[in-house]
Amino acid sequence: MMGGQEVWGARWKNCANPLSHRFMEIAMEKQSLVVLAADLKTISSLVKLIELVGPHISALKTHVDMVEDFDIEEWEKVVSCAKKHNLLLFEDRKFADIGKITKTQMGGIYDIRSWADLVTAHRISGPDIVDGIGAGWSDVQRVGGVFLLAQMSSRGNLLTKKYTEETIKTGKGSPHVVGYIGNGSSPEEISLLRKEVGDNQLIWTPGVNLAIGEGELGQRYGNPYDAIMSGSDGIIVGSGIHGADDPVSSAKMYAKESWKALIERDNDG
Ligand code: S5P
Repeated sequence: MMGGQEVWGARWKNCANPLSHRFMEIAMEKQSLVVLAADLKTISSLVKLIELVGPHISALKTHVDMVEDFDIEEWEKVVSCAKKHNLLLFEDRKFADIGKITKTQMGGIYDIRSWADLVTAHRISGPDIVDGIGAGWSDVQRVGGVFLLAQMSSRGNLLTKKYTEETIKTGKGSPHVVGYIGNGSSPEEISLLRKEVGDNQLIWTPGVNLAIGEGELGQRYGNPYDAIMSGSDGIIVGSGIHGADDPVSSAKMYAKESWKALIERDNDG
């Protein structure tokens, strides 16, 4: 059994946020760097999917506002199922408002602050958004982490190089920021992002699929093995798993590819 330093290299030593270590540990235990994008519309289908693929994934990414039968008490079923499978709960809310509004949006009917370990945010409104999110968690005596969108996988997005740099500057100075979302469809972009981020924070990448190319409505896909090789630490996979005829064997395949790349890549920065 390989240790954290051996598997994760410089990232293991340098990532200061405890949530990054939790992810790295879970990933080693399951030999999977898969973050499941569970883009389903009902609580029961979510629970069913987590029960199936839970052993092969390391975090569960949700879009709580697409769940048609959302109810905070029923949602507990998703939360406890995720916990049973030792998954980090990652709400992909893509917060983008000013700090104080974002703080209140952590509450509301979805009460994201009470169950999510991680959330996504855009840097567009200014650097204070991350403190707004942090304050949301403080209000319920919890601590969570933020992934800032530094790049996107969708075509024609407006996240320029300069924007990416500013985003990283904000993230580096914040105790709340665990890492960044990078463009999984482009190994070149991931490499550039990794160079700028260094080894102190994680990069997770959506826009990966074993069948690479164009997705629906402007989504672009790259190969999961290449994404990890280029410096991503987590592959965010949605339709590649939940849209497959056999989600379990599909999840296993993504897990295997991601783990193989992590072991094969030079992790010493
Ligand atoms: O740039 C991005 C950022 C994100 S978080 N592109 C993305 O596709 N995502 C999310 O990743 C998106 O919201 C969805 O949940 C998932 C990709 O799903 P897939 O079905 O295309 O794999």
